[in-house]
Amino acid sequence: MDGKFVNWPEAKIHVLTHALHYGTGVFEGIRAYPSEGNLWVFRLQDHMARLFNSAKVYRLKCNFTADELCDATLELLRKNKIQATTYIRPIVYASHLDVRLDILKGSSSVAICAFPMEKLFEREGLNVCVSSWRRIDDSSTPPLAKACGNYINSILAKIEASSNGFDDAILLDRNGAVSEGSGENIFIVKSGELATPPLTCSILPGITRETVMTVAQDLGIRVEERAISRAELYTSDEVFFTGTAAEIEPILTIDGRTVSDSRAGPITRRLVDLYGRIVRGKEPKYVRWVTSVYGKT
Ligand code: PY5
Repeated sequence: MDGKFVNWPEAKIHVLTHALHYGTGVFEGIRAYPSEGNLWVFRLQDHMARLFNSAKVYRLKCNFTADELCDATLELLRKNKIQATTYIRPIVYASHLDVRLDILKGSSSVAICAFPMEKLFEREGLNVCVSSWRRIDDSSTPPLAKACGNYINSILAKIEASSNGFDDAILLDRNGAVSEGSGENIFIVKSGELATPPLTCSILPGITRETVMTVAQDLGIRVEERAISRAELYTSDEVFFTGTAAEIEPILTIDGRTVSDSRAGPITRRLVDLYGRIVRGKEPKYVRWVTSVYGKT
């Protein structure tokens, strides 16, 4: 927290902290995976770069450089001797104690938290719905910034989905095109090709999304960024979510329509398998994306 290592029970903030009241923070979700006696952080620098872009949108100052936050993350993992699959949550937030809205004169803080986390979802292969809530958009709270306050939109969609018995929700953008999941980007497979909504459909520019696009193209699978309609989801051969926490998660049904039988389709399975190897530093072609925590490579 702000340059100091703090024991878990003492990692506390004041109740009047600006970010608690107004969502005035930006954050990242990063994963680290154990393999062959080492721990590998996936796309650490890319996540920190996105954190700084998010902070720029809200003019939140970060009192450390991106490189310093990367180093602090690695040190945090080493200090805790972490060997398990881990989720890392850096956050930059308005930390002054004031109810006034203007944050330009206030202070900001930074914290990085790491804790073991295996799968995000309880089941493999999801039953999802299209939410009645629309995704926030650039004209109000830009989705490309991973801002704390944005998640109030995702949470409305998520609790609607779970109270109706679904695992998660897909949100449409303000024009009715498919945008993304509550905390995941979305891909469809049709006739052996991938499609995913473009940045103009109110999505977070996901790092897993970009990973999947790159890897699929390297495999010779065509990938298109284009507007996708709701009904097109129902008639796709395969649909899956991507995200740091969710990884690549197959979607089996949408609004009660079956898109894949009880298991993921062939392209999804191929990508899940390859992604699992890439994040563990097992694919020489993509070692540029992983950072070794314990020195050995
Ligand atoms: N879209 C939204 C709204 C997200 O919150 C996330 C990540 C993504 C897409 C995928 O982005 P990336 O591939 O860069 O992770 N969600 C966070 C995560 O750590 C938090 C989820 C609760 O996956």
